[in-house]
Amino acid sequence: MDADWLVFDPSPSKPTFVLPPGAVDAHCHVFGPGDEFPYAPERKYTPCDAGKEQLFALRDYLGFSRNVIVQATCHGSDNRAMVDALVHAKGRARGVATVRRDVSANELSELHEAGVRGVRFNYVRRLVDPKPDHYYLEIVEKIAPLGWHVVIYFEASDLHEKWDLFNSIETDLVVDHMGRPDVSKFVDGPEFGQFLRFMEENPRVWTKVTCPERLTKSGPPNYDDVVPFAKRVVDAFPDRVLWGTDWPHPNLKSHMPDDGRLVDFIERIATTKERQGKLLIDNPTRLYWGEGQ
Ligand code: 0GY
Repeated sequence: MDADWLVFDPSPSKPTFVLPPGAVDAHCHVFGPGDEFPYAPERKYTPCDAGKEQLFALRDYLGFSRNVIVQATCHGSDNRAMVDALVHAKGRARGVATVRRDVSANELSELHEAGVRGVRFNYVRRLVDPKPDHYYLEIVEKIAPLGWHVVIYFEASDLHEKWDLFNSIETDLVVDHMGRPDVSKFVDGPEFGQFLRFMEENPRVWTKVTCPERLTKSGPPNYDDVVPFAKRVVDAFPDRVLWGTDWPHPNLKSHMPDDGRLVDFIERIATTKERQGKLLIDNPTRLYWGEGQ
């Protein structure tokens, strides 16, 4: 792994917030293990190994019922580690893949069979070299008939430039980590206002109210500065929000979160039982295990 890599916490605390039965961790990854599932040659980082057994143990320990495993950029478009985890999860995990535009119908149908229900387009330059717009649109044409959606990961400053592209996509769109707001700015300011407008104007847009540990400037353990941003989104769009741990927390530099405390963060942003049920159960179930899925 990279010399400055921070390894996930091997013994997180038990959350005090008791997750409701059926709760879904809708954003997490598996890394390798590298000797079984080699990392991609074009990767921008080399992580610690973090395999499916460790992910499933964390799921059970924290009290989640299911996972959505998102292909990480260190594996490029080689989805084997993620698919292997889906197969071993025996229906308790769905996946989001990375595919190339020349992906065949056969490959897509194998991914679907394994439990993949979406593709991820990553525009974060420290993670990937983004491709031209038509590249992504060709992929959308191939995955739309399967009923899949598109997960998009971008920096807040890039939303303006990608606005028309994103709005032209006719599948559901799931934005990672609320579009990475700068939480030192005002929640009512123009930057986050643009993101809220994106969700208001386009009913196909969902978001993950995830990664306080990644967005915070005030720091652990409470991540107070992220609360107003995530709560605003949950309050405004209760039917289009998802939550996940982001385990094993790639590329953090300042600290490694305690996953138990991350779960405790949920009740500060989804403050009623109804909101929690939608965020943790109804919404991810509809998107990943819904009718016809
Ligand atoms: C995340 C965030 C990051 C990494 C990746 O696929 C990835 O490599 O998503 C990041 O470094 O911000 O969602 O896991």
